[in-house]
Amino acid sequence: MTSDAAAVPSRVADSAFLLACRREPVPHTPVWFMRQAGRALPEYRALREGTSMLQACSTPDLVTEITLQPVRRYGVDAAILFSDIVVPLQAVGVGLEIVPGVGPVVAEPFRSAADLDRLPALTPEHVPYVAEAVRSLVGELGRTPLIGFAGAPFTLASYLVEGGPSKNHARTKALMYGEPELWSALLDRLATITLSFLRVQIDAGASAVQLFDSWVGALPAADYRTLVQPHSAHVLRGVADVPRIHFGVGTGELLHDMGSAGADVVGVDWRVPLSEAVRRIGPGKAVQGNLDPALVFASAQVLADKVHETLEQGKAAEGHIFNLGHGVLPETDPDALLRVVELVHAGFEGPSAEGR
Ligand code: 1CP
Repeated sequence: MTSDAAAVPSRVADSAFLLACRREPVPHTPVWFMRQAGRALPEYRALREGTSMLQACSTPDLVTEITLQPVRRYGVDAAILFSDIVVPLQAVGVGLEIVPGVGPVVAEPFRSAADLDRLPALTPEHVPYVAEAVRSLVGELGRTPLIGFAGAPFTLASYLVEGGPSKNHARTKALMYGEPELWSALLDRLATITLSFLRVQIDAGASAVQLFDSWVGALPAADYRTLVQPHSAHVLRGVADVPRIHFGVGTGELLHDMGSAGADVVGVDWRVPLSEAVRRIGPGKAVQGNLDPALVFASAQVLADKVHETLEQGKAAEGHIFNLGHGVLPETDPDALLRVVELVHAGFEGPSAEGR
């Protein structure tokens, strides 16, 4: 099977990506990459020259162009809005910066109940540039779907409480276990902000959403269920009119519960084979993943074998969206990602008789 004209759908709803989200038959396995826009692309680096990340995220023309760059270069089956999970926090007034090479840094970390007042509800007026960028993108993308996204309450809380990127999430866990009422109030506020941010994107025309709970894999399943899942479920319930992808890193033990939070598609990192992930998640869900992003640095043959292995394991699922197990690494050669797209679109029917 090839990705040529025969596979071009007449409507965005019939795109391979949305068909796979809905667990319907697909003309080819759809593929896109988390962090497909960004530093791996020279055209992105050129455009970002002299503009800070948050400035770029609030400039609709730049957002539109940066979002389209990987679609043009790789021919992926979906675009993802160029933004960041901390954009809605900054929009409601949280003082933060995205520091190059570091990530989000919060000026005054969340410490006590008084800090809840710094997290008011988000209204569309806080983020007019997001709706504008989404509307312009939907026009430009034609039949290619646009994925909107947001950070899940736990992962956003981690940045707010730690004040920046963290390996162990120690302060976050201290708050979660030590002051469960304050924790619940914090996650409530964040769920409200996240849900409104996703609604802005959907109401402007996004075809699907991904809720990133990147760092929730740091928790045991029982604590996830009581202290995090209800808040993520609140967000996911509010966006049930489009397919919902839910993803985190190191979430092998949480896959079933993340599905139960209300996802239509569960994102899987590279640590769990897709066939095993499907078993853990259970029926009624599609999966997304899960090529190790480091494999693009291996030889072309190794990369091709791993792509085929991922496609093969994805056949266990009711729907499979090919992706990396986490974001594109900045040093990635764009040509390697182009090869991945070509291999995925060409499909894989099992090992050939010769040469194996
Ligand atoms: O593919 C794309 O086009 C999407 C753009 C995108 C997305 C989906 C960006 C741009 N950020 C995100 C989401 C995001 N941001 C997540 C969830 C996805 C994931 O797990 O990778 C997370 C955890 C963040 C937080 C963040 N922002 C980090 C990670 C820091 C850490 O804790 O390790 C970083 C480095 C950023 C900055 C950022 N966001 C996006 C870009 C291109 C950059 C780099 C910008 C720069 O350095 O100038």
